[in-house]
Amino acid sequence: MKLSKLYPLFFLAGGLSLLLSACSAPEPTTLKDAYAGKFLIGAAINTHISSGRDTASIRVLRAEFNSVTPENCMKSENLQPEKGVFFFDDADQYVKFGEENGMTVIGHCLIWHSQAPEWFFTDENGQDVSREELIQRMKDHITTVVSRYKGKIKGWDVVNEAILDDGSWRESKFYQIIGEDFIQLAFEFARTADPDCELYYNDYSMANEGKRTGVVNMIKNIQAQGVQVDGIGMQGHCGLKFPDLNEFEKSLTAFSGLGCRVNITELDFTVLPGFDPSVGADVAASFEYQQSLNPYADGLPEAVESQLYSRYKDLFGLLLKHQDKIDRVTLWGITDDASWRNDWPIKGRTDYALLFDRNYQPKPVVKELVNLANNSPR
Ligand code: 9MR
Repeated sequence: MKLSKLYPLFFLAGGLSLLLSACSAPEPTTLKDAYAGKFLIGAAINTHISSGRDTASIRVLRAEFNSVTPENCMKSENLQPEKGVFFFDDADQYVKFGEENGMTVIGHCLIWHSQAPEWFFTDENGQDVSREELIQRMKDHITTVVSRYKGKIKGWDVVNEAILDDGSWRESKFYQIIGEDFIQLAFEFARTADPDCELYYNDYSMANEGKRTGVVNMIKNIQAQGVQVDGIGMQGHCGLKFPDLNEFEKSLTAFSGLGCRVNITELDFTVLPGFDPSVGADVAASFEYQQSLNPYADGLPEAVESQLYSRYKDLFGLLLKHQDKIDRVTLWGITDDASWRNDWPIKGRTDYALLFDRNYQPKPVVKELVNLANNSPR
């Protein structure tokens, strides 16, 4: 028989084997695999993890996540505790850890009113420095830090939390001494230090209408000056009752409408009662401990657990719907015991904010989030 007569048979056999392999390809079972091609799944990591000490968390991280954010070691008080004296040991270790584990490495955060060292804003007499001097200090800090990790860090939170929930400017030292253009300047310094790096604005309570409007206006203003903002980070410190996901969606689409990618950068859901959600994630907020405000020290009742899981599923459903606008969803930690939520805004409570429990086990909702992604169109 002529070979050409066999061609249709080859095609048929090829098609059949493709079909068979598609049917038998196992569905992804981990978060990072299920969400591959949709968005990255990140985690904030502390120095116990980046130094290699917390091996149990590292196992979870490697299996489930593909991006890391430094929880604290790249904040300005850690990186430059004294003027001109940089401490890079922890940050270097963080970047090396991220690279060695094949993670997309994020930088957090260059300019933030909080966790900035005292000296940054004052002269030798304890008085506020001049606008020129603060701009110079900002430039030196950003240039030194961003240049050091050029090509290693995929994107930087350049400015963190500059707008209040009502949309007005936070009266930070940067704002008071320099004025509104401190944001634009920070982005310009970072862009010059690493032209290929992604640059983000990051903030909490982003579902609030006031914050949304304030952030949109601020970004439009700096874009009008020719400054490129690659992404907007919606931190996503959530609770069982807040934010309203319809409002969250409005902000997500508004930010994307500015031509910016959207990242969910610090996701967690507190289950604990007793404080005004309007404090957002303001690290300065603090309330007194009361036993009644720590109701789940011995375990989480099923009813609350299922509310927590519903909130996670509803949010991830929304994020999948908008996957074309989102590059990364980062959880603010891996396991519940390491979450800042246990100590804020009241110290010493037991919260259940994350996706992995105190025994490093995935909560049942992890499987449901994986299924959500597996069943969503690619
Ligand atoms: O989780 C961080 C906690 O360990 C620190 O004590 C705190 C102050 O540096 O910052 C926490 O992370 C914050 C993040 O850097 C910015 N957004 C709010 C986060 C939670 O407070």
